[in-house]
Amino acid sequence: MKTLKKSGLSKEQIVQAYREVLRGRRLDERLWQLTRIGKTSFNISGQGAEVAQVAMAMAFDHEKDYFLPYYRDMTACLVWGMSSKDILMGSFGKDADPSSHGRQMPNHYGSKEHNIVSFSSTVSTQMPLATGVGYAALLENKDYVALTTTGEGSANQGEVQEAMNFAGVKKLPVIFVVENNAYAISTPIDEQYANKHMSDRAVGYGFEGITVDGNDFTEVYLTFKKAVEDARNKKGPKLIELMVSRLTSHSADDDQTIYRSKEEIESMKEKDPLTDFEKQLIKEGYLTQEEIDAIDVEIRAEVDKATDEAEAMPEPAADTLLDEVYAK
Ligand SMILES: Cc1ncc(C[n+]2csc(CCOP(=O)(O)OP(=O)(O)O)c2C)c(N)n1
Ligand SMILES: [Mg+2]
Repeated sequence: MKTLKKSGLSKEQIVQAYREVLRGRRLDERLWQLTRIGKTSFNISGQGAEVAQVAMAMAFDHEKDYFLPYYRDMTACLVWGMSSKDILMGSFGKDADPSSHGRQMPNHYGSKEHNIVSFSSTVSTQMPLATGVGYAALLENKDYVALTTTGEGSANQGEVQEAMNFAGVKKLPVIFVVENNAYAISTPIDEQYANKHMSDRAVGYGFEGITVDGNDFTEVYLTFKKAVEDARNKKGPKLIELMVSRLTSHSADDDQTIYRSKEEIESMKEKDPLTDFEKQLIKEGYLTQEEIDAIDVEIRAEVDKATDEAEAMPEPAADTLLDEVYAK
């Protein structure tokens, strides 16, 4: 594990990164609770990938770069500029939900204001769209970069290969990410792919592939920082595989204890990136346990407030059902 100092980030930025990690965790826990008490219909969470997502998202320029996420990327979307209330309004299906005015499934993030492109439930369709964004940058001669993510199971879809191939041919500023959490719903990786690393595939498209431990904040941040610099300098795409864990079931609709052993779940929870990050922050002198506890109190209060505010927002009116769904 690299020290946080090696990231080159200031103490302030690192403490902010911790706040984002914790916000992602506490908000996800709230979304999970809301499904359990019947206030919302669905949640699919990124618990276990928050450190990787914060380090990844911090390496981009949120004013000009584009993000084409997948359903587990809530924490990265928060770093990119969405608020807890924005996310909650999506889960409640409120009219002011910036993702889709309550038309999309929850966890299908989109924000025109923040260059976050909404996506389909059909896995990995965001990848060719990202190649399109990269192609637009080339045609417009602009220096924005597109980041797109998917899971290791979804990375086997045909259109992912098409997206990477064209991006490689045109040397487009696109960063493809596979968040490898070892499962596609209940299917373990040895039944998903025969290559050693998902990043090995990049060589077939003529660009670099890198596998990174998603719990190592500094390593993830520096890998993306370099990838963004290269993409901005017209050196072409990268494929970055983030090794993360999925601490929860696939979604609020399944029970992972049916297909994962108790020991496996326990050992994964012992390596929770949130607790490891806290230990690292304390050991390297960025925060004390008391400061961490105080930040937690603050974030929990913020999530409570956002929940109340989002819940109180108006529903979409019935006669607007088809608005925002079809182009005028
Ligand atoms: C084209 C398509 N096939 C199947 C599904 C159903 N489905 C949704 S998520 C998922 C598993 C994806 O696993 P992975 O890519 O590893 O991502 P993870 O959920 O583990 O982050 C499947 C099969 C879908 N949404 N779209
Ligand atoms: Mg997976």
